Amino acid sequence: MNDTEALEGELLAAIDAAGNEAALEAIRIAELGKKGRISEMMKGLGKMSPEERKEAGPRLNGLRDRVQEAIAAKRDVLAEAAIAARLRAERLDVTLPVRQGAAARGRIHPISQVIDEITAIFADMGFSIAEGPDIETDYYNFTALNFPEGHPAREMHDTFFFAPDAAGERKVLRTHTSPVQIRTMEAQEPPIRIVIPGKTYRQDSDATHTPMFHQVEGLVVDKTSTIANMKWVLEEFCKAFFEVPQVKMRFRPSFFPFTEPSLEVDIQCDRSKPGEVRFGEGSDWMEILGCGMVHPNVLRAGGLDPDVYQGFAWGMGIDRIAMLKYGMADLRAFFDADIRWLEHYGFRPLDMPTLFGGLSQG
Ligand code: 2NM
Repeated sequence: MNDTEALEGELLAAIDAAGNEAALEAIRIAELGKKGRISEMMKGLGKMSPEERKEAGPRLNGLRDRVQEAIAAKRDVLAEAAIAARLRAERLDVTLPVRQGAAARGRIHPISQVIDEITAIFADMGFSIAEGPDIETDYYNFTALNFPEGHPAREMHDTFFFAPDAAGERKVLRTHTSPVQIRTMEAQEPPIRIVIPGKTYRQDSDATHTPMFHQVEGLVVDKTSTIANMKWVLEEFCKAFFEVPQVKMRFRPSFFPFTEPSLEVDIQCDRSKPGEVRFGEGSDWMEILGCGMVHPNVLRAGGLDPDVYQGFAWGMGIDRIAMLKYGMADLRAFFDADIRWLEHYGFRPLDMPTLFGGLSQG
């Protein structure tokens, strides 16, 4: 066996063993490239005698051709194997159901839904929505709302106080949304018709109270706003919100610092079936909101003359009303962020509550 035959055996074995196209290409460059081993050997032909060249020429050409062929054949095999591997790896079952994207799976939280329903009802009656900061001054949260110094609601057990700042002022987490009413009266002339949805905070935590909860309050101020106007607004609201044609309401005298007179409102309901409440029928009553004529001191704090303007206001807790309307048993589930709970109780983003389309699409 001469040198050329030994080299050919070595090269054919190396080509056969190449595991991928890159390894094969490395062999081709090392042997057949410009500076490759076979090319170098062929350059030597020029220095040979004619007899030597006659023998060596065909021998080297034959070697080069067979190595080239072996490389080409191996390249086809490797390319086919690569495609087969890719087809295996990228196989896809086109009969699988389409996976829903985040936008289709997302749900509106029942509290957001109820706030949207309530604001849609009042917007239809000509109200605007007003909002304000969660962190308030003692003045806006209490003083301007006619809470006397030392009133029990200011005490530590109810209110979250911040540490006093450099000027000695203690900010609070608002305990109701009423500060927004003062800010609105300061900023705009009557007539005022606003609803104020938002988060409120009190140090209270048990099966029916969470330290953060939600309220919607409302305020109407004009020259001739009366208690009769208030009763009409609240009755229209209750019928629309509970989606019933008629509802009996009961107004009981009460006390709030910011209204005089103050009233609490119960609505007629039927609780005879366990685990179910029906509104607008039955012989039970359920308290749903507080209201009253705005106290003259509150109007004055808002920069309005109580001899010219009068108004009414109301407030209600959203979380309990949302539970009642949508049949949820435990208040705390609202804030557990459990995706399965939200998939069950949540609302589809495009089912927005409107008075003409039905508030809850029930
Ligand atoms: C309630 C009950 C009664 C109320 C009063 C005012 C303001 F600032 F205009 F005087 N805003 N909200 C009010 C009145 C709130 O919540 C149970």
